[in-house]
Amino acid sequence: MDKASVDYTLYLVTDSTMIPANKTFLDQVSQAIDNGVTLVQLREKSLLTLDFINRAKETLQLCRKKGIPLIINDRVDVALAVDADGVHVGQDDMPATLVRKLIGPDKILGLSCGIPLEMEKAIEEGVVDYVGFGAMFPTKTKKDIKLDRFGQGPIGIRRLLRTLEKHNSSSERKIKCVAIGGINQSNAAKVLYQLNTPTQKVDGLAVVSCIMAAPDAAKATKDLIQIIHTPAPWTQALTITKEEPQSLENKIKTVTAKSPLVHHITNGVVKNFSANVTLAIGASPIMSEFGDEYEEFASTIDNICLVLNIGTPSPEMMNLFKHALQTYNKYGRMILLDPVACGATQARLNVVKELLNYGQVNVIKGNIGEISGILKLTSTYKQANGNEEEVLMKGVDSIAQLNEDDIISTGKQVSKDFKVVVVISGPINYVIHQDRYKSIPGGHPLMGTVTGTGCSLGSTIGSFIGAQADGRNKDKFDVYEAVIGAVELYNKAGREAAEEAKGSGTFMVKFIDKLFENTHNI
Ligand code: 3NM
Ligand code: MG
Repeated sequence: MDKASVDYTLYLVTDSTMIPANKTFLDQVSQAIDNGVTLVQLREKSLLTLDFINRAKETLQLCRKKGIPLIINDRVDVALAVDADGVHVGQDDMPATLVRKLIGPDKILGLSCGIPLEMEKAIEEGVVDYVGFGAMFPTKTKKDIKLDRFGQGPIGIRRLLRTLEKHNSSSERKIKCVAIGGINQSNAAKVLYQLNTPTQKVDGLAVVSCIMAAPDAAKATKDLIQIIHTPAPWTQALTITKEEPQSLENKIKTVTAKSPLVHHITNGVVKNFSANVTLAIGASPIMSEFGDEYEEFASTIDNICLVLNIGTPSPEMMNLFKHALQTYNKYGRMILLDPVACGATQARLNVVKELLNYGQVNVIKGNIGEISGILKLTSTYKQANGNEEEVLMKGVDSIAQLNEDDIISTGKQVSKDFKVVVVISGPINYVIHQDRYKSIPGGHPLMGTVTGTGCSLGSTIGSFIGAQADGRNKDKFDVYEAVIGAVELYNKAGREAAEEAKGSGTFMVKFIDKLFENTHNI
């Protein structure tokens, strides 16, 4: 078997303790193999050696018929005895280097890695063909997962992926990877979308209970394969098509013509101001915290954007945020996240982590402290000695020293990690998408004297992207370009208002006027 051509797309890991009452182990495995799994791992923790051998032989026959590899968990002796295609070990099993010695160079060797240090060690040793990243989500299947790697979500797994990417981009000897732990039909699409970047992707998904415990293993497998190969509605809507940049004037005209609904879930301090800014530019604000109506908004309104502002988080608000994310994702609608003050406290950063693990947003808007905070989620990890290691960049504390290059590279990394357009507000504003960026002159210092001017930039961006997002999956558009339009308009109005203002009070009024003028008198 040619190791380089192994297809890791859908990896079945067995467990005979969870087979439904009216099925057998072989029923489940053969249905999975017949319906699309691309490799199988025999993972049996309580079988006697003879039973293990017999089961391995039976499973190997099924795999051979379909031409897919069989990997044996832990038991090097069994793998060699039945001439299986490889061995998978965990961190507490026989060390990978020793396994390699025993199985020789041609067999497949897989290793479970839960933290970046383990990934680094695997790279250094250079003996494994693939790694299993976990646990992606909470799982009942594996009972002994250490706390620091339990249910890490896409954000936790991305740290491992980035470590692997560094290796794979510079080495001839590429290591493949699969994600494992709690993966099922409801989250598979999100895992693939969120973890696949232009430069590194997960090669496949590994599942146990989702197939082994399924009442209909054939259907479970088919459904997974379909999910893997057909982008979900929200991933299509998130596809960004590069287009010829439109003029600011045309972007503004789209907003006033479409009058998008900008659904804010925001903090009490800025509700009134944000609603007025939204109205001034010709869009339509709704400040709803009534979850029951979100489905109706998202399913029926084509020009819509959710502006999710975490300003006043609480357990109740978290539930509402998640419900909104899920509903807007379900219909492929635009979402802007305003991670208010997430650079300031770990608690707020945890809120953002939970939300970004849960749903996919289109735009993240924040100041450099907030955007740096988000970068910390994917770039730092605890060393074995408990120290936080700063892998990629300076932490929030050293933001004062960030020069323009640092700011832009921070934004680029967050954009790539989270598949979003990033807006960094400040004296100069930056709109960043992957490797593209545009710096836009800021407004005026008076903007800092009126509460809500930061949050209402979110309302303005929401209006612009909601206006362009013309119906589910119909028109793809360049979110980056729409966001640039919003940021340009907002700051232009700020500068013009400052010229006529006497202080913060008149500034506020003039600012609303200038937003109105710039959108209605063109
Ligand atoms: N390894 P399910 S999680 C075997 O994190 C295994 O390394 C994990 O089972 C890891 O798909 C896991 O039923 C169990 O959640 C995955
Ligand atoms: Mg093991």
